[in-house]
Amino acid sequence: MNLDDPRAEMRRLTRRSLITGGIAAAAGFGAWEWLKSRREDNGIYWPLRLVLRANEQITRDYFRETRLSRTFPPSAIDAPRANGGIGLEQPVPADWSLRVTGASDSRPEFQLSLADIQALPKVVQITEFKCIEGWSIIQQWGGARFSDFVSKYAPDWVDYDPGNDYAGLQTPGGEYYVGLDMDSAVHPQTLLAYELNGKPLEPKHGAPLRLAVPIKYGIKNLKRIGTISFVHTRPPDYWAEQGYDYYAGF
Ligand SMILES: Nc1nc2c(c(=O)[nH]1)N[C@H]1C(S)=C(S)[C@@H](COP(=O)(O)O)O[C@H]1N2
Ligand SMILES: [Mo]
Repeated sequence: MNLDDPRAEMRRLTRRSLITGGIAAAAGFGAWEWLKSRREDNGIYWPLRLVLRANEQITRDYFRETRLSRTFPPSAIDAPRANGGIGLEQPVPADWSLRVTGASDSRPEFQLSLADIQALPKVVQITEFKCIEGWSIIQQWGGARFSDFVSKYAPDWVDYDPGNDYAGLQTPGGEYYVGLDMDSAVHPQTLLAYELNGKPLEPKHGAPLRLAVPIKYGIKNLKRIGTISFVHTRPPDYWAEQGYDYYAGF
């Protein structure tokens, strides 16, 4: 923000929203061509269902992919802070593997190793981690994009249905669980993380694999993923059941 010259700042913001609007319009035109080629759903193309949805919802979904969380330089990285140990009471299971369900009709359930996830392109990003309790820290995450995982291992979900599709994640024993709308799951900064601040994840931070989703509060960043399920109804969510906002995002 340029606080010295509020009018210049207003002009800048206006220019930016005009540019954003232009991009959205152009994207909308291309998207329409694409949408027309989509499957029919209950006898109507799903764009028709799209227009039936509230504007706010459409805007949220539409911009989801392009609205990036701020990133920071390495000098900003804070020491990790462990918080919340539900589902981490036992040591990391020696036979840990990632169970995936609902990813494709032909393969309703399968297991992946950490090496399978590490074989996907590695992304390193420095983002702010915000806990709903009121603290936040800058952390560097290393891992695979959830979207790359979807492309490779959940082929039926590449063309997911916005607003009606979800990923559910659980600890190996099912003690902690979160539900994520697919827009957030495939956001480019949503990672299946196996490194924190340049080192392999420690057990208290979710070894061997956790979710790092900077567009959501800490509660959604499930540590020690045991199962990922692709589902068409809102998955159970530990903290939503305690009265917290299900969406828990920014
Ligand atoms: N399995 C599991 N994951 C969890 C939690 C938990 O209790 N169990 N707590 C959540 C909360 S509230 C926060 S703030 C973050 C903290 O992650 P950190 O310990 O790596 O900082 O983990 C989230 N993921
Ligand atoms: Mo949290």
